[in-house]
Amino acid sequence: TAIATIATTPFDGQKPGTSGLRKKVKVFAQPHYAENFIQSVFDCVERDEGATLVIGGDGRYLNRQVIQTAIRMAAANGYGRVLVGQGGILSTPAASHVIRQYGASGGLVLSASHNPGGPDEDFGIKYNIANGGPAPESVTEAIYIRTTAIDSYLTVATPDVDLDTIGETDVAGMAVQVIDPVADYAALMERLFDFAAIRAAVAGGLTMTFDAMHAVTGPYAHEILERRLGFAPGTVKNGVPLEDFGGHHPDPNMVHAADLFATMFGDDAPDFGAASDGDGDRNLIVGRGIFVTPSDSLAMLAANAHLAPAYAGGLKGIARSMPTSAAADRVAAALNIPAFETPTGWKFFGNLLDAGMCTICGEESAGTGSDHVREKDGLWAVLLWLNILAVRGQSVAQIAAEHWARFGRNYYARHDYEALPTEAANALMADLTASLEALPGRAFGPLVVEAADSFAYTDPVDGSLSANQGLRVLFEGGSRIVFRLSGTGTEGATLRVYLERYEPESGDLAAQTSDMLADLIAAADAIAGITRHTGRSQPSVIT
Ligand code: VG1
Ligand code: CO
Repeated sequence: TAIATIATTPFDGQKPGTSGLRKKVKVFAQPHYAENFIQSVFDCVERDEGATLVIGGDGRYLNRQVIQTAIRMAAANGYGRVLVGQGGILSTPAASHVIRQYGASGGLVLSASHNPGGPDEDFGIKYNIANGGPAPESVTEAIYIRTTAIDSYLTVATPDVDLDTIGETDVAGMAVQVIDPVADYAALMERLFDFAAIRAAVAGGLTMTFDAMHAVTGPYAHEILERRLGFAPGTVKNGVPLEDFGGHHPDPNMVHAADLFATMFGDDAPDFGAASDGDGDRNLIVGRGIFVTPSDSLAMLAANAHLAPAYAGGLKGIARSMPTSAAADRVAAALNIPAFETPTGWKFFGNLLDAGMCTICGEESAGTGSDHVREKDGLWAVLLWLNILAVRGQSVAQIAAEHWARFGRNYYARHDYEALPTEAANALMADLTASLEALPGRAFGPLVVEAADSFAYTDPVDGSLSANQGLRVLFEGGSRIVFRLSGTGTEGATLRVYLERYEPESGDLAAQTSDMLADLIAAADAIAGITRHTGRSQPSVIT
């Protein structure tokens, strides 16, 4: 088959954000739009002639179409083999594992993660490198620069590949293998965790509910939770991936997983509740009558990880993103292992994991993972929780109470102001940046500012510097407010305000989070002029 060179012109704004390129479907569906980006990826990334490329996505609208496009372009660009999940499905952590397991040079993950899907909603493409992790900033920047100058892309005129049948086909001399998206990942989970102990706990009455939110984790959760661990059929809710996620946001939080919260705070709540997002890398953890914040979950998982076979030898270190609460740092100190603070986005953990400097990582945005892959991993977190529950034989509430009694409690919430006019959000951040220097020593209610800065990170492995990663206002006594603009939205700007207050072991460990954060919420508005700049008196979402 002849390779065709198709002339094209650049599109503005093909700049990957926190996690790949995300745009409205209407933007992605323009002729050449996806092609330009994919060719720019192929032009920039490290790969040998004949290399293997992994392709899969979260099943959202455009998934199959862009997979066919990417397969043809991979064949024209000299790849030797493509591994693609059956039905076009691969969760983000499963894609990371497949890249590593089969020695691929990288992978295309087609997802806009927790963003809604469907013809009027969002699509996305991210590229992961040979370690299985998101491309680092140096690579995404090179891809972006390439998109601004691209004038042609390569493809072949071949028929669509049958994505629904497992097996191998030839596309212009390149092998395309349609693989079971679940099998390798499920086998990895069985190696990490004590499935026998969890099965015994289930047989002994442990119950759970899992909301797959009509997104990618459905097939994984049915196989692992119901078939392999023995949870009752029906444990997995909304387990069939839909192109529009049933019209919902596949974002596991109190707003979008409201049904799960109602179940877990209701009369007949099971022992454990969980949910994942569009592409399966996030996790929401709810015990009977208790929500575990992702920051606390990271700390509790780290403190108990030795109870699971894969981590029985101890952890090398713990890494968290800067806006994530410091709860995990206290665990690291107790374990006498290093704690790392990185910018937002999983790509910043890759070097630390590759260098063996940390074992467990997490973000306040419901992302937790370990060195088993190079992405955050929703079901991994659920299974580690189940392993811990099975071994300790206690409830989530008991485990949380004992954790706080030992380490103190970091009360935490994130307030998101979504779809703001971009100019208003930028003005707020610019004014706040200019005022940082004068903040130390000033009082806001009972809170006195100790320090304020714009967070910059120097990667300890490769020395690369990432500046402007969020504005921090630190108060005396360990409370903190962080302000950032989201890098994953597709409509205007989203302001994220992260609020954290530390109560020591001797303090009030069983209060309502909103009460404990009231002074910080007032201070956030006084410091940043949120209402003045945005006209909003309330956040759109609290997580
Ligand atoms: C958000 C989260 C961040 C996460 C990113 C990708 O980014 O805050 O912690 O890594 O989404 O998650 P931002 O820039 O919008 O704050 V996923 O599950 O959407 O790939
Ligand atoms: Co995600």
